[in-house]
Amino acid sequence: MLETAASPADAKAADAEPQLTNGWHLVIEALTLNGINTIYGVPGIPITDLGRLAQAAGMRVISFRHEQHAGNAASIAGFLTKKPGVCLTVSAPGFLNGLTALANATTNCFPMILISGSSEREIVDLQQGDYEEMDQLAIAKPLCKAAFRVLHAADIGIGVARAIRAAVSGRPGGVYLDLPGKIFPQVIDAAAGARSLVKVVDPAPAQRPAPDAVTRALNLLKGAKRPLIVLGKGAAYAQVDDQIRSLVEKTGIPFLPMSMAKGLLPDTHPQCAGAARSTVLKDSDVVMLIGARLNWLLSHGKGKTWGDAPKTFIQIDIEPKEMDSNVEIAAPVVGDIGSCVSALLDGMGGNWPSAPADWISAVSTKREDNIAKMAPRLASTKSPMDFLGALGVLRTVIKERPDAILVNEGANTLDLARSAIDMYQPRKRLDVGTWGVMGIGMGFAVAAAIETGKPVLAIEGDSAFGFSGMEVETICRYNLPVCIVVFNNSGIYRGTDVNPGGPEPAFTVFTKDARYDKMIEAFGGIGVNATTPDELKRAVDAAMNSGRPTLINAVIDPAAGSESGSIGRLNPQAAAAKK
Ligand SMILES: Cc1ncc(C[n+]2csc(CCOP(=O)(O)OP(=O)(O)O)c2C)c(N)n1
Ligand SMILES: [Mg+2]
Repeated sequence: MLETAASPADAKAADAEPQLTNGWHLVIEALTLNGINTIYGVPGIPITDLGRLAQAAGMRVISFRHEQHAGNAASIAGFLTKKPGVCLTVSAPGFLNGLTALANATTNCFPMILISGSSEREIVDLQQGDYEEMDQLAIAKPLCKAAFRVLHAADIGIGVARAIRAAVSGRPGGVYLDLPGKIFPQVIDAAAGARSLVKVVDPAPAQRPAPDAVTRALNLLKGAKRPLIVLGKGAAYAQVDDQIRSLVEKTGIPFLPMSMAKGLLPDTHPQCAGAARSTVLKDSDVVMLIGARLNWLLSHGKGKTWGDAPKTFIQIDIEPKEMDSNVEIAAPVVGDIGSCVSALLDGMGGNWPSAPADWISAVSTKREDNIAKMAPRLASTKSPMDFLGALGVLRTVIKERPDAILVNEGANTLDLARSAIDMYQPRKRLDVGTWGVMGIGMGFAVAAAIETGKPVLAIEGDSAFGFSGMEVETICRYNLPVCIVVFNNSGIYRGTDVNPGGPEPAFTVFTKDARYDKMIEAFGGIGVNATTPDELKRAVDAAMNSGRPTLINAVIDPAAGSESGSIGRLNPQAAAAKK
């Protein structure tokens, strides 16, 4: 509501006049009524006052240096909390900067709402050249789950409610909400305004699977000789950790966590097949996917990765269209993960047979072999460090602080950290997700710290870090417990490439001997240059103990990395060598 009158005389006059409210207050009240108390954004025309008034109303308004990172923060806040994260941007360029995050949220099934101010509709639609003119709604539509525009203050409540429901119900995703600048000062009767607000009842309704779908899945699982469970980030998102653990343990089947599902059950769990990935994908006969899609990350469920033996897939997903997307799904179980997993548990009854012993022992032998092979490389004390030498100490950091949140991006820095660092708790590993997108680092780190209050360790390739590096100022400004480790190998994949055509730097290399640690010092944070695993460990421990914003420049051998990390095969290959 608008401010009430100050003096008794004013109060009397105010009594006589109708109480009014406006668009600014209605947006804020519509969000807070639905438990949304944090906004990530960048100010400017026409949304600066919305941010100010939101702060005045007690909301947290986290101001970024670039909208993409505010958007990434909102999207990962959505993943961590199951409530839509909100990103607030200005019109046209600010909106476009936020779109990458919105599209990425949709691809990754993170619930997020991009709220953007926009210019005068009448001028935009006649293309008369307004300030920051753009038909934002039309542009956002193909990149998100749903897109809405509100033209009247009286519709703000419904607009926000629709956005929330669209973001979190069914398969979650990104939603766009267009608020033309004109709507904010629109005044309506306060009582009518209050009545127009909607508290969304049961925003993500349970979707229970059909009983015969559950029976079909259990029958296949029971008959399997070499069963496998694949846990995806949908399973992590669901926040039904105990049920998933019960299901996995009751079946006794090896499980393979996808990157952001690591820690749902500890990577050190005896059934974890993370270190035997290629064996279990090749040799399994029945595979149960829980909140994991058969996209490129699982080689589309076919080809060399999956071996020659025929596969039977069971898939648990909330989205019916996901079934048969790449290969035949013999037992689709459509519903929300919580309902599906508990239906499976109920259906298993009390005398479920134990998993085939020869398969279990084959998987664990492979896993122990691979772990033993990697151990000496993780213990390397070489300087300059190679990836695994540096990761060895960071692995210990997470083992000692399993509640810390790990943010990770890069190529070699990503792929090697994923396999080297065991996770112990759910939703503690946040990374580049489905697209393998660079630039999520600092946005994710900020939101992880804001939403959970836990310490954050961001392990960043030097290229990856550069995409969001300016947000170290944001981290310092809010004094967040974030420790960034930049794996500085002077380039993308490696720092040793030479320009084949001239004297300018090669396409993939960066400034030699760069000191990223100096960047954070400009904003009052702590910078450390680490050249050995021991120095790295001490610096990270100090940062995690103090909770002070820290950036460690970890000097990595420029020759250590490989092209595209572990996915070099995805580069187009010439059929014949060029003459
Ligand atoms: C938005 C975006 N732009 C470009 C890429 C292509 N890309 C993949 S990994 C990568 C950076 C790899 O270098 P770095 O982060 O230094 O990791 P390293 O392998 O050197 O450890 C780039 C630019 C991408 N994935 N996303
Ligand atoms: Mg690099």
